[in-house]
Amino acid sequence: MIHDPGLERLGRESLRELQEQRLSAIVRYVYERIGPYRERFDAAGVRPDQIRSLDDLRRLPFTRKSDLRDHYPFGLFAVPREEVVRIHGSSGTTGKPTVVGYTRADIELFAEVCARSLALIGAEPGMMMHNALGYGLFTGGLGFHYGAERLGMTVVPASGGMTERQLLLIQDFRPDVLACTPSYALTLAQAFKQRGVAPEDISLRFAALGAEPWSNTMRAEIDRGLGVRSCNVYGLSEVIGPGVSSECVEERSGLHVHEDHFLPEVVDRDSGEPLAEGEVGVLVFTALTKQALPLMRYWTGDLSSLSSEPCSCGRTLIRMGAVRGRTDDMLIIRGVNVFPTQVEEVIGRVPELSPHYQLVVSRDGTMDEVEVRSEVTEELFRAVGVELLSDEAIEADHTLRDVRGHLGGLIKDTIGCSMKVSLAAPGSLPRSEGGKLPRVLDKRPRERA
Ligand code: DLL
Repeated sequence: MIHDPGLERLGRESLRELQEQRLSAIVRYVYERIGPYRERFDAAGVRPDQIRSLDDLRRLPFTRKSDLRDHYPFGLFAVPREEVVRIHGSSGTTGKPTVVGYTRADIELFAEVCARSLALIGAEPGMMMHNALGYGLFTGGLGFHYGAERLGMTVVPASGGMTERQLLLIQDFRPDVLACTPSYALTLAQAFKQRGVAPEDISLRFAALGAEPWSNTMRAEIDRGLGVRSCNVYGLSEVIGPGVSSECVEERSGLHVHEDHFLPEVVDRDSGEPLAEGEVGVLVFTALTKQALPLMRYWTGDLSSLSSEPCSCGRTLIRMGAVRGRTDDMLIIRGVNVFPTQVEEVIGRVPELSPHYQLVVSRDGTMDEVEVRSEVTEELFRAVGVELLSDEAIEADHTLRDVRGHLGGLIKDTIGCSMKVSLAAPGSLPRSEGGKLPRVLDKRPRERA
């Protein structure tokens, strides 16, 4: 079901016209209302009336996370604080959150794009959604909550955490749709398995999963474990929250961007020059219709590519490739660029390993080293009958030695660099307790990290 066929199936020429009208209006709006933008544009010698077509966009400077930090908390808002009806934020790894605000109209827009995203992933009016995304400063919980209500669904606002309780609610209420992070979907799937609940006995049919990178092997595990067809949903607080783009349940190949509201570009990560369709670079978004915080050319740091190939779902909205990582999670191991999700894909090819893993980065002299910690399956663990998967235990058992060697070899062949592999007992590595799960444990000295 398409939530807004008029806009989601608009011809690409008409869409471009709409984007251009909205772009020239929003550029004037930010110039008049946001002091730091006016200074920026003046310094770059750009007058708002010069920005009329999408090609003119490249004359505008990028906005970065540091700009939000420099004007913390409300300095980039385009409206008086009294007109802001809600604040959200994303907690960085350190220090103060990135703060974003919404007017009443922005909240309506947020609900609308989340309703569209839910329709994309297979949800329909009348269905029930179990929402295990966190409610709070994080945009995930409230964003999808309002989206589901707007679509006409029944929402269970479970929020993250308290896994036992989530299982009970899912078993008793029998929802059709699950919204959470992919790592938490895996936690739920395993918890059901441990309690002997079979996937066919779980009522869920569709899942909207996002807020962190995940691989297709992880998707296969989630779909099998929960008996769902899961789709990838993407977004970020600075642009709106979830609801920036989503896969369609028909194809699950690329995420349709709600580009009538959020204009995407993919640019070269070093030069900032726009890249052609299909080329991978940094995603940049311009908010065309927001009131409180319409950021211009926001540099997400997320790596992706764009494609305007037609899609069998009937939507004409451009698709972005799944984000497998951000420029800042990229590890450089002896000159090779590596994202955690690449290792996740490789682990998925070894049947004796479960999808739980962690990467430990350390520095030995001048070289960065990565240790891959990967959990073995319950079946293998029981079969070898050891208590601890110490290096000695692995050396002494040929099956464990082979599994370790197999993963090490695949990593070298597929990714192109060697990593130390250690095997871990089932349940020993960190699990998502409701939110995003960091995959990298960085032990390098602070200034390097
Ligand atoms: O994570 C919004 C969201 C909530 C999206 C729920 C989807 C579902 P932030 O906390 O501001 O907002 O984090 C945004 O998370 O720049 C990406 O690096 C990452 N991210 C979000 N969705 C995906 C995804 C929410 N589907 C940052 N795949 C973004 C990969 C994702 N990374």
